[in-house]
Amino acid sequence: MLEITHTIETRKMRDQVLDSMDLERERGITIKMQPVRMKYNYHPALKGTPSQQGGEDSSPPKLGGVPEGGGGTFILNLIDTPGHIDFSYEVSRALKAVEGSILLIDSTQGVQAQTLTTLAMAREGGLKIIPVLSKIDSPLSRVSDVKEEVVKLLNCDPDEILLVSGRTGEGVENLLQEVIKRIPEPTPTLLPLAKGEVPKAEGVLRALVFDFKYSNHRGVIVFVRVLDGRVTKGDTLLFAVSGEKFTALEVGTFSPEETPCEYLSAGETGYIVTGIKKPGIASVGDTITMFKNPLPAFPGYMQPMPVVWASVFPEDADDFAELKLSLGKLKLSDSAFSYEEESSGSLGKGFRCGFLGMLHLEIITERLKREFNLKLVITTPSITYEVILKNSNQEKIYPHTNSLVAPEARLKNDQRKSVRVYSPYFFPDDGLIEDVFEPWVDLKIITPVEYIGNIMQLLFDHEGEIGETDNFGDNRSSVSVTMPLRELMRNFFDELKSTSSGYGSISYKIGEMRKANVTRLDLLVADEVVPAFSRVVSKKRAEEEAEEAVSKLAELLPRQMFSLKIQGKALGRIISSRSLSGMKKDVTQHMYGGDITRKMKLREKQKKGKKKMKERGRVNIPQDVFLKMMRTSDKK
Ligand SMILES: Nc1nc2c(ncn2[C@@H]2O[C@H](COP(=O)(O)OP(=O)(O)OP(=O)(O)O)[C@@H](O)[C@H]2O)c(=O)[nH]1
Ligand SMILES: [Mg+2]
Repeated sequence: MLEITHTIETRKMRDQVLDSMDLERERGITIKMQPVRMKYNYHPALKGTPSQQGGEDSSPPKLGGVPEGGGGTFILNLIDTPGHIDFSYEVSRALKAVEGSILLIDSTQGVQAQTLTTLAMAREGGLKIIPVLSKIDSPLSRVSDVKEEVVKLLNCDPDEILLVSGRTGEGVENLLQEVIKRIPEPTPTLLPLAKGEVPKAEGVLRALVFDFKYSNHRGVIVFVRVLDGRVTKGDTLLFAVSGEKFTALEVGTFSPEETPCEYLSAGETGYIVTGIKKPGIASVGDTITMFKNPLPAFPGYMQPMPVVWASVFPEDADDFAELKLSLGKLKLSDSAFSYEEESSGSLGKGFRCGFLGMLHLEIITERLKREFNLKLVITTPSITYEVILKNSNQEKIYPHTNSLVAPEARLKNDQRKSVRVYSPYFFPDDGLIEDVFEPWVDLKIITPVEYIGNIMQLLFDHEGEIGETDNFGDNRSSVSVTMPLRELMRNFFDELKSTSSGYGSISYKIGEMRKANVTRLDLLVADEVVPAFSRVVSKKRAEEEAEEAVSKLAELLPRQMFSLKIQGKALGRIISSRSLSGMKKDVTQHMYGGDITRKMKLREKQKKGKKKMKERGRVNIPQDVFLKMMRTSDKK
């Protein structure tokens, strides 16, 4: 599309051209949505390839929606969104800024579980949906089967489904034309325009903030969809919800890089440079309106619900303020991410961060490391647990932190018995617990039928309870499952992918809380608990988990000068142990010949030195070890 509309010159075209983050390109996935504006000459009367008909129409460009037979130059505002379920908050926000959506289905894969989630969101927003099968050039493409799946899914006419190949370009021009035909022209919500009229309303504005980013020089840059009126450079504006006043230093559109223009009017998508450098002012879902003539805000967006948590501490307590600033900036480019101050005693002051899934967590921690250059300690990720305490003394609850009561435990007297635990190192000792509750998820799996057997085994290993199974299109099944969120986070997604040769897919939503049979597993290095490595595990799997974690840590820890014990402790005892031998450094190496007693003396000295190191105990754990311990994907 970008090539056909000459939005990007052919020589600048490359794979994933809209994925601008290094991480997106390295991993081959879209993480952030990316808007782009395209202009397209459409002359249905002229058969062939309209973009090559040359000569722009003299009438003003339209924003889509053409009556049968009409033509002209059209402005198309596209937003590319990620496909992975962890980033579905990006999709949900983009859907509120558009009139229709292209439901792109990989014809080598077929309908995936996350397709259903996305589709449901688009339908909820009342959007026009255009079903499109992609990769039709591939020898693995199964066009007719997948068509059948889509017909069943959308209850549509098979002829409505378009076929494209991004690789060869086949069908793409047709798709552009169908977008113009099928997707209605945007209509202002407050100030209806006559057909074809260009919005002029100056002094009136309502624009929805669907995303933003931060620039060191220009402050917050908001990405908006103008719904009413017009915004011009120099206008004095207001964030309707946060109440902040600012001046539009620049307005522009995405091509896909930011390109300044005079004004943006109703129906258009673009950006506004605000110059605001304070954190916490701009938020997605806020409405921008004229300061002098404020209009009521749009309903805004739902806050995303974090499902997994990890805490981040600066290795050096002096870096706390810097870390706080960095997290603030990160939040400006990822509104799904949330954080809160936390104090943990031995780890000092840090932040508890909430993520929408393991991939989201992995991406954010990687970005923290790359973009902010801070030395950090990152704790083992965890879900939240509701712990009902036995009637006992609160002071005993948190054994290896200096703070006696976790922030979550500072509850009123009458609620004292129940605590919500976000951080595994705050998870109470077994003896103090009456009951534990954990969230379960309602999971949907879609897979080719031949993998069902293996998937059932996998579900069994992950405590899944199997519900309804449906046949879905030809040879594919959809299975409804309930499973503890804890088990879903235990690498279930990757395991499902490998069990099903990449064809299985999942989507899920958080369901009810249920009783859990779990305990805290601590890892000890040189007889000291390292709180960042504590985790909550199923009691039944405690030994297996301890063994896995201890051997992984043993592999990751750099060799020390002295030998080192690594242990896993749970259920009140050491359940796994390993020792790492120390590095041997021959201190006498530089001595040629000479007196043997001198060598012995030196070795004696070395021994004493090592003993001292051992006594000092604290082993320096490099940041990479925390990151690698956290990841399930490079489990060895
Ligand atoms: N054969 C073939 N391969 C394609 C086609 N389109 C994309 N691919 C390949 O499929 C892979 C994924 O392509 P992307 O465009 O990144 O897919 P995406 O849907 O944007 O992925 P996410 O943004 O992560 O959801 C890449 O390896 C592409 O080269 C196509 O039309 N034909
Ligand atoms: Mg993509």
